[in-house]
Amino acid sequence: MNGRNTRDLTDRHLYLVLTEEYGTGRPLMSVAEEAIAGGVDILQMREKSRPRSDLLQLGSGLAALCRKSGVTFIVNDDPFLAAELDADGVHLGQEDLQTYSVDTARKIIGKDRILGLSTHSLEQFRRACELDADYLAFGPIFPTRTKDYSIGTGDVAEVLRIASTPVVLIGGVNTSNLDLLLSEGASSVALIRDIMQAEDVASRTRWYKDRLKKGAGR
Ligand code: 3NM
Repeated sequence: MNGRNTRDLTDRHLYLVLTEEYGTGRPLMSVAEEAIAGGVDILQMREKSRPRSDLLQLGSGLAALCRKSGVTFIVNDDPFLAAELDADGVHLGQEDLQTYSVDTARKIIGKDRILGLSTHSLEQFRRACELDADYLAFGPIFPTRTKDYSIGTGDVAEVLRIASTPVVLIGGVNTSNLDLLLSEGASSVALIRDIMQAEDVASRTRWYKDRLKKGAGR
């Protein structure tokens, strides 16, 4: 891991994937500020249909905010944009691998930035363990808006057992099902809606942080 504000990803982490489409119409910068006030560890900019000029503008603002606050800033899909924004890392989906292999993305961002990769089945996760990724996301565990399927919790314990990198569980995580993930051994989760749509983003964020800190044995 690099020596900037990327922290040790092996800790219990709360990862917010900022996606304006799934929020309540509030600007991403204010949601980000509130999530930071609530103690979020990692913010990802995930805006799939905006022009690059918008992403550069929004991304510079988010990058500066995260840097000032000691929060890790990840850019979705585009390793060139991640490098240009001097983000802490890039997150690749399985479909992004058609454009950039993990090794190509690694060359673009350099060895000091974080590279995260989505996986959607135990088989895919197993293969991803061989790749040069710093963390692997596994999901969608529960039903969510971005995918038309969910994989459930059945493979979570095995994924955590075989993982050679930190694992972030994603997809439909909410305040009612977090404990189920913690009881399977999860330490980090990523969310969009349950934080972005909260009336009070800072207190919802704080709720997740406290619960993650306490872990399964609360
Ligand atoms: N990736 P919510 S699920 C962006 O499984 C994303 O790889 C997923 O949003 C995956 O917390 C997902 O609102 C959406 O369900 C997560």
